[in-house]
Amino acid sequence: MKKYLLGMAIAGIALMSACSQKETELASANLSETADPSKSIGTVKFYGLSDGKIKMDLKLKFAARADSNVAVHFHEHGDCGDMGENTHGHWNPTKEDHGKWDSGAFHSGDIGNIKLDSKGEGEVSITTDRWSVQDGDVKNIIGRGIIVHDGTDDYKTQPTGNSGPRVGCGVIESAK
Ligand SMILES: [Cu+2]
Ligand SMILES: [Zn+2]
Repeated sequence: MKKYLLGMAIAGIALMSACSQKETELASANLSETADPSKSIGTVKFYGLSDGKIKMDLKLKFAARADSNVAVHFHEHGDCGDMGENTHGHWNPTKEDHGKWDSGAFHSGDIGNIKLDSKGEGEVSITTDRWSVQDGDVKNIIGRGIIVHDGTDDYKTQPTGNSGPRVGCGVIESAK
């Protein structure tokens, strides 16, 4: 009987440690059209991983932009007013040039171009140590804006990538 209980306890501990490695949702953003904020165009979820990195799953469903590319960036301010202009410029905590994700210099929210299919659906996932959700941390993404642009990011033009008008916007909010 003692052996049996010990076995149960070990199984329980194994189960608990397996659970603690699970992804935890840390933050999210709802994206909507700047011209009509009642129209949703996608969702963004951020998960904390056991190695301390953050994983983003960004899903767009933007029928009005079917069969095209849209550019996505994190912008400095979490205010989608004035057709997204209130988000100001690209969030740039590392003081780098604008560029392409994981290729030379780039802003920490330069997600880049996302190809939308015939239904306007497209998605991208990124895992990085460039983000955090800690108060006072320069890498903190909470409260930043996410802008969807009508055009294609050329990954060169400073400081915007010449990505065109701001057609979609959302604000990163803590899950807590
Ligand atoms: Cu932008
Ligand atoms: Zn940028």
